[in-house]
Amino acid sequence: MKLLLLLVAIGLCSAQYNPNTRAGRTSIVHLFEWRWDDIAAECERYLAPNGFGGVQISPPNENVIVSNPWRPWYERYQPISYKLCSRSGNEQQFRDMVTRCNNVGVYIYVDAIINHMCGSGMGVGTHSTCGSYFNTGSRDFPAVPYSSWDFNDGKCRTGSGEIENYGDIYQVRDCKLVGLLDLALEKDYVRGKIAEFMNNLINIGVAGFRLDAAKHMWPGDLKAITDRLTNLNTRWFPSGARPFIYQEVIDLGGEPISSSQYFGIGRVTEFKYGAKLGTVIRKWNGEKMAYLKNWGEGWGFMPNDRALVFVDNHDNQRGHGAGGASILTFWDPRSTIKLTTLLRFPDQNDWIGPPSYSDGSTKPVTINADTTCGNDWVCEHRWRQIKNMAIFRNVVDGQPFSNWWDNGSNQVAFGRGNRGFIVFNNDDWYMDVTLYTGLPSGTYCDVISGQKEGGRCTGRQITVDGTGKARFQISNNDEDPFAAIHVDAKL
Ligand code: AAO
Repeated sequence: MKLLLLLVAIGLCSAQYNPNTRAGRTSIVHLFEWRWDDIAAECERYLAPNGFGGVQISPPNENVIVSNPWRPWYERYQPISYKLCSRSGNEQQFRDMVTRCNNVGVYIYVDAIINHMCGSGMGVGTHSTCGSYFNTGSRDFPAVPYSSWDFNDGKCRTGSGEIENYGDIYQVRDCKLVGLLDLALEKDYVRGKIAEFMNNLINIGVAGFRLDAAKHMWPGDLKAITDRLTNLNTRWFPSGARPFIYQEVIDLGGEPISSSQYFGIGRVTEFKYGAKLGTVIRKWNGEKMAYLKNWGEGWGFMPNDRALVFVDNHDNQRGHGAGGASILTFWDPRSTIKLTTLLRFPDQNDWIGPPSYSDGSTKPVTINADTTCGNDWVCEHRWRQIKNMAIFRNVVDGQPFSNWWDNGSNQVAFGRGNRGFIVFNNDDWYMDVTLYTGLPSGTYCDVISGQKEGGRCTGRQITVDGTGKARFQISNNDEDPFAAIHVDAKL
């Protein structure tokens, strides 16, 4: 499983807004449900050599075991304690992964579930990934420990105790999200337990956190918690470096809670990015690629230095969360634009967990001779086009948007300074244009149809002449109707 989070890497980053990735590494990949041992190996054998900056991992702490349906992926969003054991591995394996990934400059970002514990209907017992006892009826989680006064039951004012209306900010923050026991984050004790959990991870060497369900926590409470976090481990990070914070706030407009209310704490996930991009690529609502000329803040998105952008995520890829039908995923026919990111199991069910054995344990990720993944894992980050565009981002990092061209319809092109140029044909007809690329003259290898291997190009070659112009011929019937060249792919 994986998702590629493309950080908008612009200008000055500071404090918890800085992803802490190594210079020239600009993407984070979500290895959803992967085992720690497999992530460690992937950092060493693939992610570091190909310039990936980091990995968002599945929640590492103990969760409830849900057996109906059989071990769904979402059980990991139902914590039982802050002990580091899950289907991905135990604490020793977690530490080993962080060390090995950090040693090759690929950093680890933890999906932190701090808004709640497990669902209120999970009962009593030890059916949890470390075997810790819990009792949801009495709100007892002795392995933390939390007890009834650490939850928001008294504070929520809906009849059901659930969030019933996203238009009421008190419900959204003080009531239960889909039945999940809502922690009382205004309590100093609860803040302390969460900070202790996160500081343990920082001490082990993680570089930052996705804050799950941030919309459901008061910004003031989150600020109080993040202010208690220690600086990153100086074995790998500069002294004084702060953990990177990105908050999951679904803001597609129309609700009183907005992303901007969270800017003081860290970055925020920009859900409009994938929703709008999907609408444009699918040509819905009269959208066309020519309109992408002012893509970004010009489209009403949040400021670059506060956004974390992605095309799809583990929720909206499978119909959870928000974004709707426009979201592009790896299921989409042909490549439209393979900026798609997350992947899913070979099944359309919205709950199905990772490839696993009959005892419920997760199958390892194996690597096939053609470099794809086996054992039913889908590895989008290993697709040539995705990997090569992650490299493209690194090569053009810091360069200005330049040399835009469009045909008024769905054929567009643009560059990044004089280091890279990309051309798309999402119209239903052939494209044959000569464009100013801004690149030095020479022969380049298109990194979409192929790549440079040992001085040769396995795909189409594109010649930039002495005036910086190049001819692009792209069929609307091509497997990938676009082309990308950059200075590191010059032959
Ligand atoms: C599971 C079962 C439940 C059961 C529960 C407890 O499915 O039936 O009650 O266990 O036993 C994941 C799964 C859940 C799962 C949960 C726990 O997705 O199905 O529940 O684990 O196992 C809201 C939140 C957002 C959340 C999203 C799923 O705001 O934070 O719901 N995402 C995160 C994680 C996610 C995880 C959790 C949180 C919980 O990424 O994986 O849940 O840890 C509106 C609101 C959004 C809201 C959506 C969905 O969206 O704006 O804030 O997201 O509704 O309810 C248009 C609008 C858009 C709107 C959308 C949908 O697009 O523009 O704003 O329509 O109405």
